[in-house]
Amino acid sequence: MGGLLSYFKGLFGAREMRILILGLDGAGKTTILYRLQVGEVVTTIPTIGFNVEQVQYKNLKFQVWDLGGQTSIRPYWRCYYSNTDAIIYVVDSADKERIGISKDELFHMLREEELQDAILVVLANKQDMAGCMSVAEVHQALGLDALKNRTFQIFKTSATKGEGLDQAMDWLSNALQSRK
Ligand SMILES: Nc1nc2c(ncn2[C@@H]2O[C@H](COP(=O)(O)OP(=O)(O)OP(=O)(O)O)[C@@H](O)[C@H]2O)c(=O)[nH]1
Ligand SMILES: [Mg+2]
Repeated sequence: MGGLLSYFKGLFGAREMRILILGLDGAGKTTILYRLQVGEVVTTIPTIGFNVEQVQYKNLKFQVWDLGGQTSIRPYWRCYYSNTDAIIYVVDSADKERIGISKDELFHMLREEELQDAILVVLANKQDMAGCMSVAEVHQALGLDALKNRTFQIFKTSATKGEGLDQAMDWLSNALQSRK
């Protein structure tokens, strides 16, 4: 049956995976989207609304939505939840003051029915900044040990230096493919 299914998928083309990039304002979401898409650091301005791009990673194609993270925009995240395969949740590891808010937003989002099956990738971003939290500290501060029934992994990244994103995308690609 599996063979027949993959035959038909090959015939009609597999559905493009839908990924959301979420996190507080200034975490580095837009920087990450364009790092993934064009492989370069672009100059960003705060996102009001969203950016959506098709991203090819190795042999997989994703439709990636990068939503603005400002307080006033966060209530609109839920308008984008349906049919989401994976969430990339970006944290500014240097922003110790707002890590609690980031945790609250993360768990609020994960309670949504539409996201129950979504794979979660947490990026402890801005690892290049002096005095930032380590990946273990971000893991602890977000309370990720409390996650249940969720395929998830955390990675340390520096979007501006281009570090760590490949490991994260490799893991995510494998997780998405083994779920099909
Ligand atoms: N040092 C450092 N700066 C980063 C990194 N990633 C992003 N930045 C910078 O952080 C600032 C905000 O990045 P954005 O990508 O615009 O942040 P955002 O999450 O899209 O913010 P909103 O659109 O407001 O939600 C920019 O000046 C980026 O250059 C990183 O890994 N290290
Ligand atoms: Mg942005």
